[in-house]
Amino acid sequence: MSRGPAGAWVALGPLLWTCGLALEGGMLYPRESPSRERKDLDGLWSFRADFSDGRRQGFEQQWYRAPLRESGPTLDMPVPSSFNDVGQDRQLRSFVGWVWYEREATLPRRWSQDPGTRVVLRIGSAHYYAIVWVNGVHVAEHEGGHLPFEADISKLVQSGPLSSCPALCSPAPPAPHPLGFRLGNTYFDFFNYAGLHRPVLLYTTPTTYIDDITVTTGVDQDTGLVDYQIFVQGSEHFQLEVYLLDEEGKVVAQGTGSQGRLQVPNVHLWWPYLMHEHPAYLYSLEVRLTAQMAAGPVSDFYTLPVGIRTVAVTERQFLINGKPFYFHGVNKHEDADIRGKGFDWPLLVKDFNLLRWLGANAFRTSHYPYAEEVMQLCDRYGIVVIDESPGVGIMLVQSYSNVSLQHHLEVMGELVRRDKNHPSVVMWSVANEPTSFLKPAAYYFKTLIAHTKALDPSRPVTFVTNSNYEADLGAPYVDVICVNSYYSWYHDYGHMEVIQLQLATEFENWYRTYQKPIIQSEYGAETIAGFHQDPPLMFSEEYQKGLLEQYHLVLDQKRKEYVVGELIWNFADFMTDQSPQRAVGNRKGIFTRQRQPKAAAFLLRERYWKLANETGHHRSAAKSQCLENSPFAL
Ligand code: BDP
Repeated sequence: MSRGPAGAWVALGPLLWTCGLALEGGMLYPRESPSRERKDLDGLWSFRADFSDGRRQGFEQQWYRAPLRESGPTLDMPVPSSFNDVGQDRQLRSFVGWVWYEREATLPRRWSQDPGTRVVLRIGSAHYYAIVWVNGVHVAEHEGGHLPFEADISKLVQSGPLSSCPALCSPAPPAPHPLGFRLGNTYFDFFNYAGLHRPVLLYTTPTTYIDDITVTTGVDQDTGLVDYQIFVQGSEHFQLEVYLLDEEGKVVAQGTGSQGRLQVPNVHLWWPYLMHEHPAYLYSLEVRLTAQMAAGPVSDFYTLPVGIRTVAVTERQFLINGKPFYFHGVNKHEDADIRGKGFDWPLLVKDFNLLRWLGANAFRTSHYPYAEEVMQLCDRYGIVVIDESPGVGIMLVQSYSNVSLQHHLEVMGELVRRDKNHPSVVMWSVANEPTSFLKPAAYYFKTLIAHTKALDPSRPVTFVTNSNYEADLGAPYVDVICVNSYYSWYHDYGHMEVIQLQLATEFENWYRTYQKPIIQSEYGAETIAGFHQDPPLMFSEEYQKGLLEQYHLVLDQKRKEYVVGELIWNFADFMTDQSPQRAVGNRKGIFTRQRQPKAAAFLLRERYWKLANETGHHRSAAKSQCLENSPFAL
């Protein structure tokens, strides 16, 4: 699970494997409402890395008991951010071990004095292993970055005349130190950034509250169907009212009770970007809870955006709302200068503007779940998502052990729980490039995919493979074959003329074996912006363009048959470990790490808008948006 070398979690292992598969409670995104408040804890935190090298001085000396500055020198650390690149300290940049974060917060008096208020601490992502204390009390422990976790801290906040809330947190990236080596291997090609990567916040609910909502949607002729299920905590005696509002705020359907079906006549469907003149239509599901408690009546309100759409897969097609959908988009990373994997609004908005400029209608969250705010923008802009778990680097035979499988099943539970209501998410990817030809892979992927389908029967499931079609033991269980290939990059250096034959043969072999639609889930070439060579040589902008063009010739034939998508590797250059293969990171971006276009970006832009015009069902929509998105418009 995007951890580094296996040793780290073995060292921490005994703590981890006791939890069962059932996840406690929901993980609704914290939204303000008449019954809910939220207080962001982003900003500067105190920070200290425990350099005691395996002695875990911080635990020995119980740094969580007193203000961190009393333990020794601390740094100012921005949250959200990775800690690696904000300083000038070489040791910290590549540090693997325990780091400590702390901050104090002053809470509104009504939070600490009203026993009817529930106060929750929520951490969007702490990479990799986190232990959290509030006022010196252990409140949460979580393994894995990329997914949120919470702790109900009401009792701590309300147990004394407290107005402050110091929280200590120590995310630990994996830390094996084989003797004589600085670090073990990481089996993934991105830098092992760590820290509090996403927003940390406090929010309130009443003590009887809406804990989770699950929505699935369907269509019957012109009528949209919204099946909902609501989970309430805190009381068994409550009433629920549910209203579905359109974009004008008009109630179009309503219901009562914990579950039911809403019918929406003349439905506005959620369509992907460039597939309709009004893509990404979102309704709002307003849930109102009332309960009669000993202390009086309680109400809670939560509003969930809902897009009504269907997803289906046939032998040759990927259907959204019954129409063939062709993925033309990118693979991304959460990665940028200085902040590393830290969440950043300007970066996010820039990336979405670039995606729309490009005419991209989809991306894969390679190789881990992205921030919730990213998923929300995908819903709003109609960018279709293949939502990938952090199952990357599954290479060794030990990676297929029961312990790993259990953990992977659990992570899929966390991912589906978090992202199940996003209309933009059309498929789950359980892993990237595992060694799926190893014998235990068959049972592993069979179990993992069946589990994911049981969690969410409404979406197809895949994993991304680079194994040979004959050897792959996981492929029988996926709904869509997602294949990565790097012809004329990692093989046959400089020989772009081999691409057409190799790629076409690969597609044909996969299709003949499985009769399932195929996505070219990665392809690309390392390119250093500003390097020019004609005739094209590797690493030049001309080579990247030329290689993509060869791929496109085959994709253009096969998309008329069973290829349903193409996702370039990668949207932007990104940081990796140092190695002789990487010139300050992976340079396969069509944009630089600073989001400036290489020549390939213009090539893809032309292609994606052309594809949108050919495959969109409302060509005029793509055309008119193309004009709006001319280089002068964005
Ligand atoms: C693929 C991996 C991706 C790498 C890419 C590359 O899925 O994480 O970054 O290769 O080598 O195999 O650029």
